[in-house]
Amino acid sequence: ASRFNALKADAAWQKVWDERKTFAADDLSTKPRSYVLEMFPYPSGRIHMGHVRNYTMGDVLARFRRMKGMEVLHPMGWDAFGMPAENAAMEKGVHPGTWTRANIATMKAQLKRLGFALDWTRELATCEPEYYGHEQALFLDLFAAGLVYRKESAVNWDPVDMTVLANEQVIDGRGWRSGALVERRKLSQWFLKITDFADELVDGLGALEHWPDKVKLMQENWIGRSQGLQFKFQLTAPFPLAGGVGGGPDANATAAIGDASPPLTPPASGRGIESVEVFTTRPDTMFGSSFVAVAADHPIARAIAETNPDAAAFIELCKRGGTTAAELDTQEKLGFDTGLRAVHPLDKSWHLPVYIANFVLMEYGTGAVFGVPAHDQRDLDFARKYDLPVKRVVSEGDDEAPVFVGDTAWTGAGTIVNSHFLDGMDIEDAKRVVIERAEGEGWGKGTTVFRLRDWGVSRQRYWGTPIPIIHCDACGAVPVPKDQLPIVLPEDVSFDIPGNPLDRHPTWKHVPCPSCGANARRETDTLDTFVDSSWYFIRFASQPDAKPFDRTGAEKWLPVNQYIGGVEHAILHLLYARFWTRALKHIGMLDIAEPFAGLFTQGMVTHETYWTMEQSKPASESLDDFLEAQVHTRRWLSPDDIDKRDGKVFLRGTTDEVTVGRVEKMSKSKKNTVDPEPIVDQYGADAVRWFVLSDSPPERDLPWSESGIEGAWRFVQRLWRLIESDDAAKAQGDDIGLRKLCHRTTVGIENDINALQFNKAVARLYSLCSAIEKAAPSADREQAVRTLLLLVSPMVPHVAEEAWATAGNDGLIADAAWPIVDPAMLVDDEVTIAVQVNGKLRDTLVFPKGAPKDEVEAAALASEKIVRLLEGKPPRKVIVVPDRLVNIVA
Ligand code: ANZ
Ligand code: ZN
Repeated sequence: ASRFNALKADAAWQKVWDERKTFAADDLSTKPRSYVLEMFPYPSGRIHMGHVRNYTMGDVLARFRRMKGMEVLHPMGWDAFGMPAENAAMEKGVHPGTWTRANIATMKAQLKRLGFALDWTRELATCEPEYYGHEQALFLDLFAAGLVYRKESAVNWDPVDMTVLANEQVIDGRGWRSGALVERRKLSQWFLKITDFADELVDGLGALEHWPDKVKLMQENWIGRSQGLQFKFQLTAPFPLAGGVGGGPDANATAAIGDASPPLTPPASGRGIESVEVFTTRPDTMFGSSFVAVAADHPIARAIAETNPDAAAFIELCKRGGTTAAELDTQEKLGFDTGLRAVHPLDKSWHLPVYIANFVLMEYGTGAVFGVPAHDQRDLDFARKYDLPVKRVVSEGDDEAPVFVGDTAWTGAGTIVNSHFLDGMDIEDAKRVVIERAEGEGWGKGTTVFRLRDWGVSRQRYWGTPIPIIHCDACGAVPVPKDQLPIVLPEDVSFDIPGNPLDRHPTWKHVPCPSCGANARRETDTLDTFVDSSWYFIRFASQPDAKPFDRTGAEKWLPVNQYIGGVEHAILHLLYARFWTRALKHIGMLDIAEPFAGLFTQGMVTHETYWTMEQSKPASESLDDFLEAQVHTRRWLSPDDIDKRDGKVFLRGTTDEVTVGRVEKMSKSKKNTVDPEPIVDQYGADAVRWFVLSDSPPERDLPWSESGIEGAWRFVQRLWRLIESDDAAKAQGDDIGLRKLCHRTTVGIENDINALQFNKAVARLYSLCSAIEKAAPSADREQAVRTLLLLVSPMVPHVAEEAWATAGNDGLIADAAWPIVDPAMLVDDEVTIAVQVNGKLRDTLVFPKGAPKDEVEAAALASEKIVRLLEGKPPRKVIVVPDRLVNIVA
């Protein structure tokens, strides 16, 4: 038998698919549609195993659905803006566009070599004006609809490089290149009003049946909807405002609460601050409160700091710690007693101390809270430190509430105690009663707050979509007229000094104001690249000449039926894409609420890690550097740097043993990557595809192994042999069992592929393959080989096409119809009959149900094993239990 020559066949069939545009989707088709999409790659340079796994899964689904008679849209493009291109520009002196486009060319060729059934006619790269020009138009549409605004917001500022840093460029509080301590600076930046859609984005998750629960939960937690009560504590005496703060609360400081009133009431008389507004999700615990606390950058704190140096020092101390919610949770709880006293709204004679506290966030709720130590851990830690009362107001059980609270706050369910008119209620009832009372008496109101903030989209970078706004001293921020789009990035830029090259470009930003004609400046910030990926799936579904996309086309394809990608995008990318789609619906551009009907997040490709301990060379002759070099550091080794011998691992070509580390996600930093391209060269695309589908459930991690890929290669060869041998034998006759197996396998694989359980489909194909190999020649066997070929073709399309053609079929197997299942063939009407001799099981026979007794008896007596056992003597007696058993008494 000949060998399947993958190298030759792969290229030949890829060329055919390409030339015939086999996988181009027809917008006008009347067939049922399916939109299969994998998250588009960032063109970092080369395709990695994670891409191979991701795209192979989508590919099998796309090919399968085409064979099932659907019109399938399966496009591919490039998420092509972003920082690595600018880093390359700085490090290698190559223009970001040159670098990116070269990477795209390389990676496209690599994808083609894997034989993916992609509609390349719709390819797009977000870095081309043909794409980002439309994005600018959409930005202007959202701007016109009031969904875009500008506000001051903090950025990471590197004082040495004089540049804004992205979060990922700040390492341990220092600039990644300069090593300088990063400062927070306020800049005017653009925001998208995602918070307008916060409720919808939570509620919409309910309808996403085909999304993993864990992803929905992550989205829900990120949006963080909390229902509660917002109310004002009156102060016993107004706090007099110093001159500088007379303007009242800072609008930015309270922007987070949206429509809610500012946290302070500037008194009508102008005497000072009269109240503090707080937000609570636990109004039921109000009788357990023992203090009020405000954030360090709360207007009250700032007002106090003006005249009180101790307060100012405390605020400085707070700023030194981290400011994320997680960091605040782990820090020691610290406070500063302002001396102000707040009046409890349910008991006016009760006055609570007001603290500035480091665990209160300015960006959440109102930036102020009341503390209930018995039922909130942070409050309890705080109360223990400052010796504040701890009063239990929720009893865990039916027993009398214990008087003593230890070091753990009770945050669970229970009955309200020690709380006057609330006593005996459960928590939910008590919440409702307090909110009703607050609203009735006019001192507070029920509100919903969200953790979600508006989406800051300004980036002080070159390699992104220019924001289509012009700043005019007279007219303010003026949108660029649509007929002037796209605003194209200038090509002649330099990266030899830090900062944004758009800022220092000699001409690009100088333009007349579109409104008054005066000299004005272009916005030099570019859009967050998450904007680019928030609508590319709409553009794919659209006719190319439409601006910014064609609605009817897009609505025909959308929502994406199956979206596949990494779980690392479970929050931001998906949330932004969901927001963008809803925003377009809101402004009447697209009648789709949810962009992705089905979502699948695949596991990682992993590999063993290898390392040795090494002493580094001192960086200089100084003692410090000498000592530092004495510390041995771990040096990671690539799989190419090692040899495996006698169950041990050595540095390649040496006798130095290497430590085998954990199996981890393939990554450059651990050097445990395996480049797919040489593997494709060696084993062919089908073997690689088969390997990534076969070993692990797709949601789990897949450990890369040499033996695994070899096994996959052997399977491809086995398929080929089977087809060749079949061609030789033009056989006749039936093999009902095999025929049935084909039908069962077909149904099973359909279900597996639709559920993306590729490893199960692979297992079924192995069984079918073995059954065919064992079967005697028959017409059914021939048919089975044909069925097998159709069933494996979505997974190993090259060998399938080659075999299909060799067997003399017209047309491509990619275009062939999926085998039709005969339901009658799925009914299991065979029975296995035990054959016993003197009560001992000696053989089994397979018969159709209800086979006549004499036939079964004759077959039992004719069985080779029984003939041997009886040694020619006639049996004394034969008992046949229909469909069950034959007992022979010898
Ligand atoms: C009183 C209380 C009693 C609270 C109790 C909790 C337990 P979630 O559920 O995450 O929305 N809080 C409100 N604003 C805050 C801020 N800016 N910084 C830090 N903490 C803040 O959390 C809402 C609860 O977190 C609120 O309910 C408030 O404390 C606190 F037994 O009020 B609670
Ligand atoms: Zn103007």
